[in-house]
Amino acid sequence: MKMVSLLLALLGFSLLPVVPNQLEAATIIKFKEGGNLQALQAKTKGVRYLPSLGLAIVKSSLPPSSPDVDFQEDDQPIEMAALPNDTYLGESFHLGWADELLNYSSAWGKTTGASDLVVAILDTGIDLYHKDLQGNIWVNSGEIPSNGSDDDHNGYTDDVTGYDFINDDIDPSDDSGHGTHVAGIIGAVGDNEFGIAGMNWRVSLLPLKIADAEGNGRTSAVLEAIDYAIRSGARIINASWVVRPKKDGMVSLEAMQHAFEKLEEKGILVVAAAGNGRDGEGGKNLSKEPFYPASLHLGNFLVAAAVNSEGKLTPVSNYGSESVDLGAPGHSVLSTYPGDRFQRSSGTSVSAAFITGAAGLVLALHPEWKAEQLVQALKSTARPVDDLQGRVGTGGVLDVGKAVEWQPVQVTTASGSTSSQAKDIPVEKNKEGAPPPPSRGSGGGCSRVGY
Ligand SMILES: [Ca+2]
Ligand SMILES: [Ca+2]
Ligand SMILES: [Ca+2]
Repeated sequence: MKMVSLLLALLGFSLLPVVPNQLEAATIIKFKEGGNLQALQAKTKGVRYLPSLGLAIVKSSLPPSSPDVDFQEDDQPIEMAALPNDTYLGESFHLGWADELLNYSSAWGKTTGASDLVVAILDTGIDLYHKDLQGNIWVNSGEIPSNGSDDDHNGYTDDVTGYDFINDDIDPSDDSGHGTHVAGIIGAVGDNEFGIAGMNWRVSLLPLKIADAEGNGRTSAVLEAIDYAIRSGARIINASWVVRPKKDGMVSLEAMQHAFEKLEEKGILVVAAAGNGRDGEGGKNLSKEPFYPASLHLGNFLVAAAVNSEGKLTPVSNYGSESVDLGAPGHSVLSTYPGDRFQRSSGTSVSAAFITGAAGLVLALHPEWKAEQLVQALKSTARPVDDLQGRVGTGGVLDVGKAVEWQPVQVTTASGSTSSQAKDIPVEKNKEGAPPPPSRGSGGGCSRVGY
C-alpha cells in the first residue's frame, strides 16, 4: 500500500500538472437589505454570515432562487505572488540592500512601530512560534483560550491568534512559508539580538490563513478573512496574492469588490501585489491584462511592483501606470521562514510587504490617519526612478524616510482657520498616470470584472 501511495505521489509530482483548485469551493451570496438570514439558514446547511460585509459563504448547495439574495457567485481560486529561491540558515541577517534603497534607517529615527497597530496578513498563515515573530503576533484579548466558548462572540470559538479559513480551525500556522516570509518583512521583532529586524520592530501581526501549503486559496476564504480583520480592528490588509486568471469567460468578483469597498468606507488600507508573470513569461502590463485584486483600483489601495537593488523593475514584475502605484524591493529579499529559519524570496509579494511595513510606520506616528492619508503619504513621497516612469503611477520607489515625514497640506481659509487638504478636497476619481497623482481613482464603476 505504501509503495502505491509513493508511486502516485511521484507521478503526480513529475508528470501531472499541479491541479490548483482542489480546495472545497463555496458559493458566495450577498443579502438584500432586510433579507431573512434565519430563513436561509433553516433551509441550507453550512451558511457562514459575515456581518461586517453583508455577505455569506455557503458550503453546500443553495436552494433555487431565494428572494433574500441580491447576487450570488462562484468561489474563485487565488495564488500567492512570490517566487522563492535559495534558503539561508543561521547567522544574523539584515534586510541588506533594501535599507539603502528605501531609506528606512532614517524612518527608524522617528518610529520603529506601534505594538497595538493591527496588520492583517491574508496569506498561507504565519509561523506563530518563530523566535523572530512570536512577540509580534496578534492576540485576541477578548477570547479565553481552550474553554470551548466563543467568548468575544465573533463566531469563532477559542480563536486567540487569528484563524485558518482553509481548514476551518483556530490554528493559522504556515505550512508553506509564503506568509511567514511576508510577515517578517512587515514585522519581525527588532532589537532582540536574533535574525532580522522587520520594518516595524513592534506591531500586531494578525494571521489569517486563506491559502494552503501550495499557496492555493479561494475568494470565499478571503471574504471571511476580511470580515474577521474588520472586526479585529485591523488598519492594514496585506494581500500578497492574485486571483488566478481564466483564459475563457468572465470571472465574477462582485463579492470581493463589495468587500474591498467596505474596507474603503472604513478607511482601512489594502496593500496588494501587482502579481508576477506566469509560466516563465515576463511581467504583464495590467492596463492591458488585469490582475485582481490589484486592478480593482479603489481609493484605499496601494499596489506594489517589484524592483531590484538599483530600483529597476524586475523582469517578472507586473506593472501598469493605471493600476500599480510604486516599486519596492522584490528580488532576493531575506526574511523569516518557518522553523526559526530565514530565506530569500522574490516577487511582488515581497514588495507589497515593504509597502505595508512603511504604512505601518506612518500609522504608528499618526494613528488617527485613514487609508486616504496613508495612500497620499506613500505615493507623494516616492523617489522617482527613470526605469519606472510610465510603468507605475508614481514613477518611483518607496521612500520610507520621506513617507514618515509627510504631512497633509494645511489650507488657510479667509477666516484664518486652517484645515487639512487631505480631508477637505474631494477625492478625484480615476486620475491616472500623473506622477504623483493626488489619490488613486476608483475603477470606473466596474461592478463585474474578469479576464
Ligand atoms: Ca471568538
Ligand atoms: Ca474561548
Ligand atoms: Ca529580530
